[in-house]
Amino acid sequence: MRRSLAILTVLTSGALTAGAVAVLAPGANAATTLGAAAAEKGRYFGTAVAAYKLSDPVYSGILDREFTSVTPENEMKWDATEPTQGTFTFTSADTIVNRAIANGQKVRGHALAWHSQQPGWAQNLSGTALRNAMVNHVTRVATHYRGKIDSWDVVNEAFADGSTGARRDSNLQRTGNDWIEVAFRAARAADPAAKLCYNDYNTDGQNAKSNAVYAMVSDFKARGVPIDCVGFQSHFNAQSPLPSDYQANLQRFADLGLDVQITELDIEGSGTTQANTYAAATRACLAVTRCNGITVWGIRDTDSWRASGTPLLFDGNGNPKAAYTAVLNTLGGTTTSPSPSQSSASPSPSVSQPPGTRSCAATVAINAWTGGFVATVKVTAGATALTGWTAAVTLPSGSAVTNTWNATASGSTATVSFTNVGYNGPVPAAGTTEFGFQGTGPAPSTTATCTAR
Ligand code: G2I
Repeated sequence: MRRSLAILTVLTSGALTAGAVAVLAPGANAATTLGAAAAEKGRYFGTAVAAYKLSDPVYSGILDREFTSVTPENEMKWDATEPTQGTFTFTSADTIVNRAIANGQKVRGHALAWHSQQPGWAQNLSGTALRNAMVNHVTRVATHYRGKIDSWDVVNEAFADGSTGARRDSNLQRTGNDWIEVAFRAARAADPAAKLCYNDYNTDGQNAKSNAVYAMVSDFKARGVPIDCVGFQSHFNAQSPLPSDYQANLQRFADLGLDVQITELDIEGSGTTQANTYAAATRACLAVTRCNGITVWGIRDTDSWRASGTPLLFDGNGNPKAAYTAVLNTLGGTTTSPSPSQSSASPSPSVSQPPGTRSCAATVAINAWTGGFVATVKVTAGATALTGWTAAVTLPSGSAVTNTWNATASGSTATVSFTNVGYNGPVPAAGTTEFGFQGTGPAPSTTATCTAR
């Protein structure tokens, strides 16, 4: 009796395990956002954020939909946080940090000690006065954000470009070669839970500069200087292409016993070439176990520090580019969900039709506030695969669509028709795809009329 009970238990748990594996099978219910897809790979997908753009609903809509980590683009820099010596201003950075935490997003702190973007008073200091000011700055800022930061860029861009492998000459470097480790020790004391990173550019492949960083990090590990991660900015363009040994370079740093992170990714270009390069960079991180995540340096091309190079994943209107789809697919996500039977809210087609006739249904989820709303529309194919679809939504009077993603809108008031874009027209039988739009005024109802092609 005891034995048969034991066998029964084993069989039961075996059956449960098999069930769990089936639910998690690749593609069964693939993630449809960068953040969710990266999370399934145990990683974050982040972006640089500018506080003054958060009131733009297109910007914040994409931010909250797609990203699981944020880096303040400028708000934590020395000139922003200590414009007058000893007087700290955290308002803009706090806005970003508190909003991120409320949304369950990680925060990368950027940057505690850097030769650039110093306030005028620090630029004019040297020697012991500057060293003390630097330590005080690191301590005060890291203390202010203690417990809220996943990873800090403690020191940024401290090595020279070119073949010398030397430290960059700067007022901080002239306070003594130990300024970097002093900054790391101060950061650890102020926030013991944050990962402490060294962050730089032109260190993405193996070269004289990355070799010099590698030597410094090896030395820090050997001497117990607190360092947990190395950030690779990864600003790529024709002059500075994705290096062929990118993955190998990330791996050699990881092999020192640290995490590595892609911290400021952007890739100038367009179309398939850009998409392929983004996919390759993403693959490199996925191939390195200790690559924690990827941060892109802005959301839309127009948000970029080098906007003319259109280096980001969303166009100026907030529509995902080919590069977006390439990154999402490389992370194992998809712009369509092939198996809606796994999905909790898959509506049945609104009209029953004979087999072989295309049909679809559309349901609308609304996130509304006073004066505006974001609608996420799920299109579900009937028993026959779609080649395209149009979902019509009727807006109340006083409402207008201001922005659309993953679909093309016809009109902006009254009844607005949303038609698939190129990549999400095909939907497998019983599969789903999502698009969204943003509007001003009162929100529409949650029903939509779907027309299949
Ligand atoms: O230069 C690209 C990045 C390289 N690695 C370190 C990052 O911190 C750096 O980011 C850029 C920001 O994207 C720019 O937005 O750093 C620049 C310099 O701090 C930022 O530019 C500054 C302008 O120089 C200021 O004039 C301007 O007031 O942006 C500020 C805010 O728009």
